[in-house]
Amino acid sequence: AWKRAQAQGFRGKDGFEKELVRHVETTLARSMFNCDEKAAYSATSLAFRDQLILDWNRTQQNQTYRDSKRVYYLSLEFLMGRALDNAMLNIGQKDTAKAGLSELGFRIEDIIGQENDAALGNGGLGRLAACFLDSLASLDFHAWGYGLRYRYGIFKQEIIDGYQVEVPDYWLDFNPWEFPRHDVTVDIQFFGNVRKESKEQGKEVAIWEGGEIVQAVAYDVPIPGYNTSTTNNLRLWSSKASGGEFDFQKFNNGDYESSVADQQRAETISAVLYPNDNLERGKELRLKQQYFWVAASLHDIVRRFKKSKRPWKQFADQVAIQLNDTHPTLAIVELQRILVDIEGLEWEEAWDIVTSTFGYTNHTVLPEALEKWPVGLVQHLLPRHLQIIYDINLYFLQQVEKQFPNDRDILRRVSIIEESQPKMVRMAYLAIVGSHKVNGVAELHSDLIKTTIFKDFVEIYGPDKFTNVTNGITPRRWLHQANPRLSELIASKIGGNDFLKDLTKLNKLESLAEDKEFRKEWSEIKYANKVRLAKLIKELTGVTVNPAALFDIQVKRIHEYKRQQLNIFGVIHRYLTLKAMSPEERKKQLPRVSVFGGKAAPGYWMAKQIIHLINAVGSVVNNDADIGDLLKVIFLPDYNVSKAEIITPASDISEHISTAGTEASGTSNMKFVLNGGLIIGTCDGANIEITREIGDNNIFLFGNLAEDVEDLRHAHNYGSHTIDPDLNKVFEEMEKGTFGTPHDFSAMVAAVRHHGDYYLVSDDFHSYIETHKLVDEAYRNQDEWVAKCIVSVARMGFFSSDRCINEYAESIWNVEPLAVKS
Ligand code: 26V
Repeated sequence: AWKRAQAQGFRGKDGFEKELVRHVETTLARSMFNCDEKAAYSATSLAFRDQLILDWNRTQQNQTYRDSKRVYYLSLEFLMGRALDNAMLNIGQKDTAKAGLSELGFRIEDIIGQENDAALGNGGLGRLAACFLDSLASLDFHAWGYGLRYRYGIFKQEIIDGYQVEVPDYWLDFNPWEFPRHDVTVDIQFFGNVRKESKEQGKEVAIWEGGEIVQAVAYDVPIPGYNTSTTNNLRLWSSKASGGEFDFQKFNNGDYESSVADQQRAETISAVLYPNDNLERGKELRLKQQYFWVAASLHDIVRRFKKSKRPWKQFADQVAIQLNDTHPTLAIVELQRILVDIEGLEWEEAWDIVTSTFGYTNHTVLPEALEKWPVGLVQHLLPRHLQIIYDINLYFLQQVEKQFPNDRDILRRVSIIEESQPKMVRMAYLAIVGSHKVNGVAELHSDLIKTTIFKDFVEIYGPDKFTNVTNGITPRRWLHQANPRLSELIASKIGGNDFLKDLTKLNKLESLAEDKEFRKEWSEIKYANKVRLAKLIKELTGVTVNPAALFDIQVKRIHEYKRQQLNIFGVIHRYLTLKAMSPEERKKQLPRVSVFGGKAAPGYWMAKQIIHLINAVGSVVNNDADIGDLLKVIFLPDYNVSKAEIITPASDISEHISTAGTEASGTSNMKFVLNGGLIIGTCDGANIEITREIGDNNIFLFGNLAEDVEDLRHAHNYGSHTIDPDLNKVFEEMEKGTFGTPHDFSAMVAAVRHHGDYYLVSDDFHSYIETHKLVDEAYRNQDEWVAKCIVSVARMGFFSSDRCINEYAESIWNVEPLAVKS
């Protein structure tokens, strides 16, 4: 019954043009005579959407018919970027569209460039979720993503007078990639009271009543796999006042204002993505978002399970739910509530089902990012859930007490409720207790969580509950789409495109590293990618950079732990060194372009200072006639996924220089190496595994190790902290007012000199500068440099998100791929 005609493709460029014209003339109600690029984008997208939705339907019917175990990936963030280029490549019809568009007088890049990014995420965590969706579909897994349909994604960043200014990202004015499902709605309850009612045999049931109802409406986004007809679903929930537009009773009674206010309050829930990353602020609206999305998703999942009429004990054989960080942890409580309060299961039986269903991925060890919610807030918003959390905690602590009868302190340490003023619910602990597996995202990170923040839980559950799944990236977007020429060159040399689905096949490149002709083609592509970035830099900043210079790039969220301040202090040091040279000596130096990009959370003052300093240094250095092309400092505004697709292929070296032990994994490090750039980095996150894979002669590592960080911090605070002399010179220059008024950056200097240098900027400065000298030297030998790049790419197969998804499937979800039969 599920068999249907497969999406047929466009039958060549003429077929595509026909579809495009049809959409312009009917769907958009315009004439081809005034079809501008925006209209051409819209019509092209609608034509491709038609293709996707046929495969989507077929996939969904097939999955329903097979009724095999499904994976549900719950994430508050999906940083998808643009969809059109990806859809064209994944269904293999980009050439057709290119030819058709060109015949109509359009360049395909201009059309692709019309699309707004779907920027429903902050950074690495959200982009990881997007890569996972691509891999799940490409590998034919039955999997759905669940998220929130924010009306405003991450803010757009403008740089005005060197400062970050945030502008709202209203991205939905035209979005052909979503299908509203006005018939798929869930009523979500907030506030109210809990009443206990006695039932037969002295059994008590809890009844949660009163409060207010908000309606969740489903919007479905098709996720096409690469070179397969599997097209999975990303379901995003949007909030709406229940009972339609507004309360008609209030309206008819003349209470217009309050009926409109109710409506607006409901819509506020899915209005905006929280722009913090790695900082928890405990806002009520954020908790509302979490419950709204979790309750709607679980209702949907349970509804689908119940259709199969299976007994409850089979639930975890049919359903695997992965929690992307602690943001969806309330799902654990909500499923327990559904099973006990609504479906009438016994506590133990229900809890068994719950813990077999969930897996939890931790993405950070930074204490300020660990979610905690005040007990009073949870009590007010979700009174029944708080009771269940207390019951889960009691049940858990009783087990711990039996296991450690003489240890009072462990109960206090591992309690889901922190006995502070006010009391707090520790979401990570709840997530651990309610899941069967907990994983970190790189080896070092997974080891660190076992020995630090979750140490007690390893004692309680044993080591097998804790595992590692090193992050990965999709080679479709991050090689094939972002770097088409390199992808094509590789395909031509290693016998076709198979590496895009089995990235380990890149290892066939290794023998070509010594091939002169190949190296030349490789360098030409890198140069062309640098020209493309230089053009973007010119457009966005007005600064001209020389594509022959060494491009040194750090793009990621601005955060003290990621140490953009170390980078810019290093740039100032380079500038001072160049200034001190004679003109003859200068002529011998290697020209460099230092590129920065990334957003600061709006309330993160120090991160905004860092952005300001980078821009201030840029305006001095870029206009210094002594320096010319030898050094340019660029801050690229509004770093996002579509800009990353241009930036990543253009780097010679990229910076992944977090204080050791702070960056859980990092994923842009993988993107840069996969695109033939080298890395300067610390022994942190996935840098360590990248080194293991590509070899330590192909990466520039520096700085202190994670194991020494604690002692160094202690020494800063309780011993003496002597600042590196070269760094001191940098500070003195800043204090002279070379980059603004003397006072401008005093807080950044004080953080190192007087406030304990928590991120070890001074400790690592010397080795950072020395390592950059090695980079310069290595770059002068282009033959060897290019060989290093080729060998590195050849050895990057491990970092495909396909490998990563296969590991989750086998060791956490217990699912196997099932292709749609044609
Ligand atoms: C936490 C919070 C706290 C409440 C406010 C909003 C918000 C948003 C995101 C987060 C999670 C921060 C954790 C995170 O983003 N971790 C990053 O995860 C990447 C994927 O695993 C990893 O590569 C990065 O190293 C890690 O920083």
